[in-house]
Amino acid sequence: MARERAGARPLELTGFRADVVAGLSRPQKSLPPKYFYDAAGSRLFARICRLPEYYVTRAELALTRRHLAAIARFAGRGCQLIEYGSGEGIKSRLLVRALRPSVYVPIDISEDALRAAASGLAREFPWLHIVPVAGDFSRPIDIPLRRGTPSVVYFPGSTIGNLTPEEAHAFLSMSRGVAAKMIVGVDLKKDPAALHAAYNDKAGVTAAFNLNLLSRINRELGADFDLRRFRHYAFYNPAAGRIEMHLVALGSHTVRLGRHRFQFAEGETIHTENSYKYSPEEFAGLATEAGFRGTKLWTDRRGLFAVFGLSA
Ligand code: AVJ
Repeated sequence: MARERAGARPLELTGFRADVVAGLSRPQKSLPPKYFYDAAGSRLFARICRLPEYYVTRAELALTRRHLAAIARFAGRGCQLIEYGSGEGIKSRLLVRALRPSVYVPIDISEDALRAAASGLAREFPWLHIVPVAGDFSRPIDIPLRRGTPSVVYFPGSTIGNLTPEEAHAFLSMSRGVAAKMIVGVDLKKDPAALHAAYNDKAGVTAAFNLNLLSRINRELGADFDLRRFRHYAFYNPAAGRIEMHLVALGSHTVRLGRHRFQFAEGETIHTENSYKYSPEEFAGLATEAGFRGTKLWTDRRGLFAVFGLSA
């Protein structure tokens, strides 16, 4: 057994190790993107959100500001607000101020991000009842909700783009069971050159974010990835409608993780993330198939990003 951290969250670390071993054992090696967000990865992601090429965060924030009153009317004041992947929580602030939810349940995979966001919100909104839940939206979580008060699921940031359309369909159906209304941020299809630039920034922050996944595996699982032997590779796949991020092996070599050995051929890749882009019609169709009857759509002035209001 290598240097697995003892004590804190043994179950989660077991999940991490098992997922890494399974992913690296496939013919197309892959790693789940949810593991990007350790403390270092969350900091790198916050830097991505400020990059000139990464329009996603700014467009969503601008459109949320622009349509806040309508979004609040859609959700209804005093609801129970459940937010998946709350991250830095700038949009959460806007929503909390406009909605005055009776309870706010932020759910995040990163305990560090969760703690920081919850304490920030508690300071700013002393009246707000906050129930943070550390967890992963790919599995059902026990959410402490009151019966009788309407619930709204908020899923911003185009995190839903990490799921395949089939998984997104399943997630939307599952959410419909939790709350009758959903507010979802979705990145829209656009010029592939703009998409390419957003995931290949000049400053190399996205590359560092991608490579940090290997550092994290070294740190937490004691693997011996040599980061100089991998290169960030991201491209838009128009047929699939998604950005794919990979790490490309430079030269053939072997990586060790405990008793495991993973062989890399020259140019072989680890697929680390999909980021699906939808047309408004495509996403509305997906929501309808998942059982939502009403779909409202808000976009920014440039039509880069969409926020959907779905009702069951
Ligand atoms: C947090 C999943 C929405 O797909 O754009 C940013 C993650 N990856 N740059 C995205 C990400 C590379 C981001 N999401």
